Amino acid sequence: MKLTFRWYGESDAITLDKIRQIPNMYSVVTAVYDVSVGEVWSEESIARLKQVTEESGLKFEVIESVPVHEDIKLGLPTRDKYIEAYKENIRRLGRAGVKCICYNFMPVFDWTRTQLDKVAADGSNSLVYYENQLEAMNPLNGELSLPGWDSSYKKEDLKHLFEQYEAVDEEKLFENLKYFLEAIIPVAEECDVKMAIHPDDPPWPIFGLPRIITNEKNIDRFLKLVDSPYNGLTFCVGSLGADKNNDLVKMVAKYTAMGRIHFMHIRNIKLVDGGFEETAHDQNYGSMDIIGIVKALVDNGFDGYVRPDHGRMIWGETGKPGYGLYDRALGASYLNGVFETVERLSK
Ligand SMILES: [Mn+2]
Repeated sequence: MKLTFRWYGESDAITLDKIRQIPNMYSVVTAVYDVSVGEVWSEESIARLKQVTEESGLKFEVIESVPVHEDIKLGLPTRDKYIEAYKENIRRLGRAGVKCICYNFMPVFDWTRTQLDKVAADGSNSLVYYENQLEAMNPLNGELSLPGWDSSYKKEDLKHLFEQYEAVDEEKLFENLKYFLEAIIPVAEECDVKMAIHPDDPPWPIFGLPRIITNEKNIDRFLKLVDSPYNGLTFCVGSLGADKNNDLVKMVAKYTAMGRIHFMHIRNIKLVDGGFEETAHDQNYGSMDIIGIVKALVDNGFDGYVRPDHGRMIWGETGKPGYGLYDRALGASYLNGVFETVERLSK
């Protein structure tokens, strides 16, 4: 496996100098943040990211994310120009040495939590999702401040978007995803860039909007939309694991053997009545079988990218929820230990 760490570019308080000191660190996971969704990333911005990353001794091989414009998900006639821009981004990133692009296909809202700083018994805090807190939120009343959702939408825009999505059910969303994949995967093949869709987080519909990358049946269907190794997965343990019906060890084994997992997000969550809480990465702190998942990867010859995912805030650190340094570094170190041990014992 190749260990990676998310880095939010040169404005990130967590610098490359710090990231490179985490044992076994191979590559950053980053993006160009200075353009709006749907636009082509400038060659200069990409080259700058590559340059500073490589000067620090790390690789520049994984992008998270190249976001997908809402018109593509909605299947509007305007989608074609955004798809052209998307293809151009794949070409530019491929030329810069990028090997893997993470993206998602969630309507309107990205990952959703109901509280970003739930304090645990040990004094750390983390992100949580409680169904009853979500039910109390209404994205259309104009007062929604969804935790972590830094919206550029005005109330009226959001209302219009919800109206447009009334015509999009799961089937239609699959259709729109297929149209998108049929256009971009041949480009990804040409450029040798693996596309890796991130599952929906949490893996069920929210606010009445459809979500489709949620379980084994739907992921099977997704992989067949365009049956190419370049049409693959970011397998996010914390996202798919929020649904207790998902057998993650089985899914990881199966999709690794198929050569379709290019990127792993590994973190732990604790399933509680009516929701889940993000915990330390370590096996015993949450409900995920982290060791079983790593074993399924190793046993099936996984050689893709791995990153620790959201961390808790510990030791008084403040900053971007889920993306502090300390607990993610502890997570990386824990994952190193689990991989090393499982690899050694499997020889
Ligand atoms: Mn993830």
